[in-house]
Amino acid sequence: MIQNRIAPLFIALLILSSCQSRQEALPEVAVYKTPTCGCCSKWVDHMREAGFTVNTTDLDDLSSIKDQFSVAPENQSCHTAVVGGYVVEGHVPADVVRRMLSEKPDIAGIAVPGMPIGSPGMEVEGRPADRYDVVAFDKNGHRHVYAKR
Ligand SMILES: [Cu+2]
Repeated sequence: MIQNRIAPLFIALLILSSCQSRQEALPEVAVYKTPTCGCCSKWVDHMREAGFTVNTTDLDDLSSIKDQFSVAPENQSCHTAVVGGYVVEGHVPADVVRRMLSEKPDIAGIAVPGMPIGSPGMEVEGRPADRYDVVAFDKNGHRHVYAKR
């Protein structure tokens, strides 16, 4: 008796969950990094663990990429990524990337300038995490704090 009721429910749940995963499909992340950057690879792992598909391109010099994507010197970090039409510079936490993709703000991208200790991919054993800002920036050099960690 109970089984007869549960089966249709289960099927309905299955259909629902498959719809949901299609709705939440995350765009691919294209990461530009130097071939020897260890913390860049750790950030790539962090993004993959958060459910993103990540493609990496190794370049010896990233300055043309930073120019191309309007990443001003005060916003720069090690790697530069592009996802859903936005730039993601440096060790930005995956949940902040997700938030940006769902909120779709009118900005060029977000950045964690420098490489703060404790940001995703920059964890150092035995050292407490730095406090840092995730900065939103546009192509005209305007910036504001988008998230605080
Ligand atoms: Cu780094």
